[in-house]
Amino acid sequence: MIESWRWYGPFDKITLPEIAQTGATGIVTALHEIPYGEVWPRATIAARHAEIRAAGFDWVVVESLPIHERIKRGDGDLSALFANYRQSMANLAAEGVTTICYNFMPVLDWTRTDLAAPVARGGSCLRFEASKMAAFELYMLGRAEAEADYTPEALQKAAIWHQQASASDKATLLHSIMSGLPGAYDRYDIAGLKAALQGYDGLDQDALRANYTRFLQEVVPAAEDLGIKLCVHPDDPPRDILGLPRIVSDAEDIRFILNAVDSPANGLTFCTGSLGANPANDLPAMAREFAGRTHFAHLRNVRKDPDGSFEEAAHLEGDTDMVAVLAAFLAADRAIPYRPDHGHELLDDAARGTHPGYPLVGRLRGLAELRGVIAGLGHLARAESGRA
Ligand code: CS2
Ligand code: MN
Repeated sequence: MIESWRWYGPFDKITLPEIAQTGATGIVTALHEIPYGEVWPRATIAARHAEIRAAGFDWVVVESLPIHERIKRGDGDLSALFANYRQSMANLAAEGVTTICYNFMPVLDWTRTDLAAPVARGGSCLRFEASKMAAFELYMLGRAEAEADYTPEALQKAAIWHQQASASDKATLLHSIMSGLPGAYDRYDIAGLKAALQGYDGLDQDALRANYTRFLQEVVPAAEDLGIKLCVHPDDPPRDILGLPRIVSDAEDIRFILNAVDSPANGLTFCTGSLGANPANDLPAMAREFAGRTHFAHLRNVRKDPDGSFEEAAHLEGDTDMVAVLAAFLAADRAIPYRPDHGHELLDDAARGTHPGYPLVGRLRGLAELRGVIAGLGHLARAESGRA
């Protein structure tokens, strides 16, 4: 396992010399400034890579090389978009960057209703409150069909929330829900979101799967030739949302994807936080099954409520047995880069104003805990093989 850290580039409020003090050796980043669908120029990649190397790191993973919405919708002639994706991969490979994370979530990336939910011992975390999402869908977006997606209790709480919410509460909720877009600086308003959702009218899970398979067929052979490892990030939360289909949510979905184009170049980003929000997912079992095709691991924990709400727990707390997940990856004995995916806002984190989920102290705590587990498991494994 290779310790890595997500850095948003030169505008990140956490600098490379600061990241060096966390002990991580790998940097995970992207050319966030390039619009979706355009080619990443080789010279720009080279310059960013030089900056990362000068600070003493490797650029271990691109997160993300985003997929244009038209590809997800299967909209029109896509040959130029596929060619651009292949060209970006070729430029990255030419500069020695060979692991590429992406997701296949329509319209949104991760979705939360609270960016600073209080944590019992102090600090704050990201939270998804089902009733607030229901209030957003039903009363702010006017999506009546959403009623079917929530428990009666959540719907009742949603009605009360909506009655009591001020204009600023509603603006905060909209802002929270729109905050997940990775590194993107434009946010939808209600009208913009409605228009984006309309683009998916009539597109169900099977249609989205067909569009995804087509993407894989277009890019995986080129990735294989280039020595690129692609790794899809799961849906967060791992279920349909806002009426949009989601197809990277559980073990069945992942099997489908890995078999759609059965190549080591077609792999997985194992995100314990995203997958862990689905009560049906047995994470240690999934880690054992998919470790051979996992090219990147995101490690964080969640605590779930019966109504579909969940919040981000400390890395070794929450519902996921993180030690068992790590044991599965260590048993696979592959050099998988991992990063503490999100952290609580702790101590003086709030003052820095970093990206939601990406504070310095909270992630440093997560990394240190994960590093400790890995060291302990390695020690045990060596002791056991010595006895054998
Ligand atoms: C990340 C995702 O912050 C996060 O939760 O894991 O935003 C991830 O970068 C994208 O989904 C990958 O495309
Ligand atoms: Mn993740």
